Amino acid sequence: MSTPLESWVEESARLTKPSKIVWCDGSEPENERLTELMLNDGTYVELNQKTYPGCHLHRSNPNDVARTEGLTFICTRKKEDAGPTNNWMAPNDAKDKLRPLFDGAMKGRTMYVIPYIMGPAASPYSKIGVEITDSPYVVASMRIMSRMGKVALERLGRSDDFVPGLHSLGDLDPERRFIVHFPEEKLIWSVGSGYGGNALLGKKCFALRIASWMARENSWMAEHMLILGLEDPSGKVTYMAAAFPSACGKTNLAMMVSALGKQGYRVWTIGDDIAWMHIAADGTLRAINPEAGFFGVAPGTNGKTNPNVMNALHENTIFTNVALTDSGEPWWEGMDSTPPAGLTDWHGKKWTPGKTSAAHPNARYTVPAKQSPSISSHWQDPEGIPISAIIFGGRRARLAPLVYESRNWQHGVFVGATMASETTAAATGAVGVTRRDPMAMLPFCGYNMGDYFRHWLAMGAKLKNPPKVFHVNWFRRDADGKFLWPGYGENVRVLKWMLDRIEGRAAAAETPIGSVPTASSLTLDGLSISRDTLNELLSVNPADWTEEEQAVEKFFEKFGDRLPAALCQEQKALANRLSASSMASK
Ligand code: SAT
Ligand code: MN
Repeated sequence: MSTPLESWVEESARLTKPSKIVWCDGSEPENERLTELMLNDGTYVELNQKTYPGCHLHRSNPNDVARTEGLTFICTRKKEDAGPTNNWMAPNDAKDKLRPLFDGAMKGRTMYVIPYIMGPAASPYSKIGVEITDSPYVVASMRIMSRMGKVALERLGRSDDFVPGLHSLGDLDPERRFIVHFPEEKLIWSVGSGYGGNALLGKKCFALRIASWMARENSWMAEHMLILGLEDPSGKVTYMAAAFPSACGKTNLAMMVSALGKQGYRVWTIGDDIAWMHIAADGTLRAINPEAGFFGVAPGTNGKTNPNVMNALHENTIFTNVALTDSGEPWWEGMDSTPPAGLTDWHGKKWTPGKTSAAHPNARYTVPAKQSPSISSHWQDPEGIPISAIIFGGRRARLAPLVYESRNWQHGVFVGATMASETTAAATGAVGVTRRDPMAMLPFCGYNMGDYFRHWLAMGAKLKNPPKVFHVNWFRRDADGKFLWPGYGENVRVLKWMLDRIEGRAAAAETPIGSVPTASSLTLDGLSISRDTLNELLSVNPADWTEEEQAVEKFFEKFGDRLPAALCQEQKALANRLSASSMASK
């Protein structure tokens, strides 16, 4: 008798009609065969194998360079269950719409079956997915981003406990591009895109959209968060998880080389994008990183912003849509100050400095996590690591101070639910527009976000010692538009303040929005920053925040009666504290 997996593969093959089916085992010879094939058909461009051994460049179709949120759907039976922040289609309508696009889509192509584990192979919290795809680039990427092949098949056995994901490049026409999720049957269909989160189905589709649904059903959390460990001079490591929207510096923060290294503060990486968090028997919140690699934004990455990743990506790395130097090395804007002569741009054409960038703004590297010098020795601990702080943040030129601490878990959920950030090139659409992005999950929550907030509140009630919740903003600017804070390795000063708050050592000043550091409670030695700049960075302007609070009230209206009353209360309490503080200053 065939296994549930075999039946689904047969069914998918009947629909897509490939000329060949390959079951991926994740082995080295398999990777070599695929590399050879992609070099021959132009999917890969070979990079300089002396300086970048095992590294390749892939140029995607120019109309397929980022996640497409407008073409991404949550298909629940009831529309309200997808909620006001998701695109929705009825499950049967979605299938009727996509089936013809899959019909015969793999004619003359090879179908690859990729069994994979999200999470450490030995973790009870890990889950199995299987992606069917006709893209060898997706196979190679999934090999880096997950535990793929034999290890997953062995764990699965004859069980039906896996999330199936059917993917085809289709004809890459955005008119026929859809990324659809059926959370009620834990199924993913994606057609018409070969890029990133649209095509590597283990990442956003499974580990966030489907997993967030599973997590609510079973009282855990699937979050768009990096996980890092901050080591103090005694060698003790405190773990923190941070949610920022795509392309807002999660990877750089997770892999940071600490500016306080001499004083014994070091940062260790557990993950850079996704955290699965469970309540352990002792009532602590424990996190695993479901991924095995980093799919990071290349532009802006250099020896100063992320020396660890620069180090890591010299071998076994796939580069997508970066520029190419005449010595066959990858290049992107912000790698060094002046572009070298003789660059080829991401389209594969000779590049002349001027109007267009040489690398696409959402160009990426795909690199095994274990290659980072900053990787924690605990990054694959089956039980996960204990989380002591949750950090929310985004890009906000004005308004939000460098850091503030929420009053308690419920207030922390309010802070996360009301997060906003300026959009980036990680998704198609306008860049630099401020939008609400609760918990950085706006594009990734697989169900009604009102219910999601309720789930967050419920989780807090189950935790013995809920983590402290902070909000950061590295992106505040002065009146001339200049960044007030240097960021990158200096961000460790803010992490240290959080650690000192957790340990009850650091002072804070209460404001209507939460507690901000007193100037003297931040460790600033070795950093030249004026008192005025610091004051501006930490300032909370009640008039601006009153405007913000009113915008939040409007945003909350979207959720109708699905919005937990506790969040309404938090919004009213904030309004009261703001008006009390502006009265006091009059
Ligand atoms: O979704 S992707 O994996 O393409 C990148 C991102 O948005 O974080
Ligand atoms: Mn992300």
